[in-house]
Amino acid sequence: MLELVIIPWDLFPLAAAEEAAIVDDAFKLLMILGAPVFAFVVVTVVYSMLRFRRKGEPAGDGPAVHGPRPVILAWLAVTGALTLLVIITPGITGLRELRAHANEAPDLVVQVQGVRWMWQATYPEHGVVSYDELVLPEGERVRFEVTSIDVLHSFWVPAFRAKIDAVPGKVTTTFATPDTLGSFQQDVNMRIQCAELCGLGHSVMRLPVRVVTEEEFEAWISKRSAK
Ligand SMILES: [Cu+2]
Repeated sequence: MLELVIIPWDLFPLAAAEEAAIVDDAFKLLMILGAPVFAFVVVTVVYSMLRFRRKGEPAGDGPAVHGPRPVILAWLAVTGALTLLVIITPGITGLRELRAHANEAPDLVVQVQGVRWMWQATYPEHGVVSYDELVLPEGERVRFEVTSIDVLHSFWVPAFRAKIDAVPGKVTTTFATPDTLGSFQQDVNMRIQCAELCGLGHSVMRLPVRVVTEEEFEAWISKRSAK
């Protein structure tokens, strides 16, 4: 439905997971709904600046202006309705869709631990720990079990549109089903990036992500577990 509207969707960065479409559709809807409101505000401000600019009158406050009432009521009704709409959808429905399979067993579990200023990825089923890259097989639903051992961080993979807080003493979860082969070297959005300001090294707190075929993943895992 949203694809019918002509907007340069190339503004969106690489999407490399099935779940990304849900988040991108939410952004598109917000842009479509927000553009007329933004345009109305800008036009009103510019009109008011030109129409009501000072022309030699004495300085100081003028009389208070109340109204016109129908305009105020219409403004409240329209923006209130839009706000309620986006809270319900894509807000509540989108989050529900993103977590639709949260209670089902994932294909792969990766434990991700943030620490100033790096990420550690553990593959508990394989006994593998990686500090230099996050390797994932294409087409498998991955559950990320995220935590931190010092301060608040935020696990964010732009290409997957997956983001969840990394909280000390707590495990938070998010999901992604990578559907595009690729690596950080090919596209910078393929990375875990800390998205919660956590100190000096925050901006470089990242871990390259690489999505590979099932066979390449098995080969990588056995190579790593042999070490
Ligand atoms: Cu951080």
